[in-house]
Amino acid sequence: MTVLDKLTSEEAIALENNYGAHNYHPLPVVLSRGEGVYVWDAEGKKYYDFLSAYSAVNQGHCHPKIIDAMVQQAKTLTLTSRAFYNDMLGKYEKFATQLFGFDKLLPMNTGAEAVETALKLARKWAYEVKGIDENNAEIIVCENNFHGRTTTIISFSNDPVARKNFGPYTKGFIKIEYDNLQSLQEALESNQNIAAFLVEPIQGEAGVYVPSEGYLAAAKKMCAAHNVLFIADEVQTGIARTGRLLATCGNCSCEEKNCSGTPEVKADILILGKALSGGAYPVSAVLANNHIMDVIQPGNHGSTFGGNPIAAAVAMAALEVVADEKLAINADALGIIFREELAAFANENDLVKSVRGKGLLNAVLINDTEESSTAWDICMKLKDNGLLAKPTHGNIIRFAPPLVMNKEQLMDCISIIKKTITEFK
Ligand code: IF1
Repeated sequence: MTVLDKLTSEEAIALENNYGAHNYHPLPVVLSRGEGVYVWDAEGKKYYDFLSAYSAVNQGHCHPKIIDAMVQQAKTLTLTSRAFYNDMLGKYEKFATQLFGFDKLLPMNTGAEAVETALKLARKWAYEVKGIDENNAEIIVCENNFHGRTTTIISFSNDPVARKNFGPYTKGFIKIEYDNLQSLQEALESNQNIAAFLVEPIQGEAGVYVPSEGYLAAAKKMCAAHNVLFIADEVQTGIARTGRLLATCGNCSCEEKNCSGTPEVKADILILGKALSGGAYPVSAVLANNHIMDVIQPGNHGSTFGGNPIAAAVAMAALEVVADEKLAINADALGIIFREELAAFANENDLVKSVRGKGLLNAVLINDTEESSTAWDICMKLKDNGLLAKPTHGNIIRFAPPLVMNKEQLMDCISIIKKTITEFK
């Protein structure tokens, strides 16, 4: 067998099992092609993709504009390191900072790297601007958070599977209940060494928990009153996924022609990743204004690939697609239809407890225990019926298609979901 030989699904799975670390338990489907809202397996079977690579492929698989930008740049200059300037990074930084309304951008590659960058930035700001004694900064995080897989990030996770036997753990984090303003207020008042509050505008992995109306705005206000930085992790909720350019845009509608780029809840530090590149290339970013970002001086932080020319070209194309194709408005409209249809279905089917979400980040709660395999088994049947989705935790199925989906395709998917669950034994 040569690397050019087409593998069967069975061969591909066997190779991964024999030669790859077993750090995932994928659905038994081997994908070999993607286009828009569709993916095909190694045998040529077509599926709707309802995971979008965990909301990285918001712009649809292999979007021609993004791929063209990547190919053209890859043929020209791929990587210079930051030891030298390149002619793409500054263009991208200007484009992105003006789009999201911040003074500066620090380019990284993965979401976890961007989260780590934000934590380092907040700590350094705390010592050098706020005046907290060095090594005493605390950062408030939420129960059931997901911010990535590095040792520091899992140090403040409460998911035993993500955390156990990876100690010793990084100190300096205070955990509070998500969507609970009183617990935030108590934490802010309990300690003078608080540097920041790190929060997901919607808790994705925890099961698509949408916080109460006004929670984020009130939390930001509380942080400001205590000179504490509000850090929004929009790696999964950003880039139009929740029906707005950012989930922290709240009710500010993207239909406003001249979007001021100022979200309803303006984070002090904004973390982006995943769909920042449309899933074509690892691109993440941390954005902040000068009074925060300027604590970073040469030598404080970096990355070999951070800010490389391909990343810059791909990110600009990916962000242009979001605007050109009005993906936020589409996600908002289709998301409303999805939740209405599935809520009505929940009233007539005992297996579906409820549906929740925002834009096209939604989840269906299956009426069985967390320990049951029902959600997984339903996803296996959805796969047979041509739709790919995966449970987040036990009994919750996340449904997050590419934002380029049209109403006809969505209605087709909704009928597949209803048919599958109705026939599920
Ligand atoms: C896995 C889901 C998990 C994220 C938020 C940072 C990161 C993520 C809000 C880190 C990454 C991915 C990671 C992937 C599964 C997926 C995920 F919620 F999106 F489904 F795990 F929770 N902040 N989320 O969601 O970004 O370093 O991965 O680029 O690790 O299994 P990354």
